[in-house]
Amino acid sequence: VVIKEVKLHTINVSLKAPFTTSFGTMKDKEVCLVEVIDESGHSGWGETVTSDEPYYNEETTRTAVYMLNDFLVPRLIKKEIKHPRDVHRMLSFVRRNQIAKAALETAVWDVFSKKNEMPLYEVLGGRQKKIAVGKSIGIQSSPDELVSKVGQYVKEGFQKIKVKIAPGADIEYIKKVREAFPDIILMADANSAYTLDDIDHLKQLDQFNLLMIEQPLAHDDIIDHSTLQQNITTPICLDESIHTYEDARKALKLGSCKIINIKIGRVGGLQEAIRIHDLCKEHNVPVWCGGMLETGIGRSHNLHMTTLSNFIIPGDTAPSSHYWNQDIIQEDITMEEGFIQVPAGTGIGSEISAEALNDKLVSTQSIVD
Ligand code: OSB
Ligand code: MG
Repeated sequence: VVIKEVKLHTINVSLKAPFTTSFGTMKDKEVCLVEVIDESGHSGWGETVTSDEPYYNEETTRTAVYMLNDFLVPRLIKKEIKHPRDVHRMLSFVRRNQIAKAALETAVWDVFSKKNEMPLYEVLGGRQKKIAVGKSIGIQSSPDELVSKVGQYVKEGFQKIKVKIAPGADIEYIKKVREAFPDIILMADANSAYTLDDIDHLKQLDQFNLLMIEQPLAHDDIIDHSTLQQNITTPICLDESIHTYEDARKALKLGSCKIINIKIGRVGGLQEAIRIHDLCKEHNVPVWCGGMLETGIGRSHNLHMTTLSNFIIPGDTAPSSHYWNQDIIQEDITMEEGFIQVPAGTGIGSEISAEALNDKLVSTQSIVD
């Protein structure tokens, strides 16, 4: 494909309910929808999975728009792109800024698939059409409140429950949930809230038969996680620490984790995500698809990626109605008996809703050269 024009649509979205993690609370956020238009007039879509603040990683929606507008888009525009797998390398002249890169790269995968009249998962080589769904639950005001939320989601059919933890909202919370639901697939996500000084504290989680603990230690660490893994039986899953294939390779070599959460945005796009997926598969390390409170555009990309064979743990990609009163795509992503069907059609399969876009639009920048 040849990209003739890129539109950066900044929109404002508001979560149905605030979502609290160890690094802060999210409610309203701006995100940027990247629309790439090819020579035949097809549009491909991607999303910056950023928020307004640099608390999850160093990027924000505004830094992503800046990187896209000044550096990333100009490098791609009017160039012959033989295959979207090449885009990651074409953008590697910019250090990091993975989320900005991923928003553009995923849009190219979408437009390439549409031009070739194929669903994205086929271009990616995926086969699993029914995606197992889990629910990520933010930090609640009390253990009882959490138990009631878990009960609600278990009843709705979610196949995995992930509970956000932080010092002061951890052992007691998980204990209550496990007592109330002895058999559910349960895990915790600390978003880097602990250090190695907390080894004895974290060891207490071993008694609750958790599927894993996600990112207990620093966002940029793979060394201390290796030490922690030697001292606890609960498998460690890395999220924040894995930005590249090389990070994943080193983490596996050091024994820093037994599972990896793959987020397309965090690793700079689908090509790098596939490489990490394949590496983990070779090492018999399961992966799953994390979430970043995306709109329907980002969630659709997540679903297509999850069709790859080593995604064997339910992901965090919950249905649209769990996040938004009105999603940005025409047809909501829905769940049936704990599964989401990958959207049918060419590309990501989900069409942008012009009405919803117009309703939420802050500004559009057009880049043509
Ligand atoms: O750590 O996985 C995380 C949301 C924002 C930033 C980081 C994380 C999350 C989630 C929510 O856990 C997952 C979702 O429902 O999209
Ligand atoms: Mg996480």
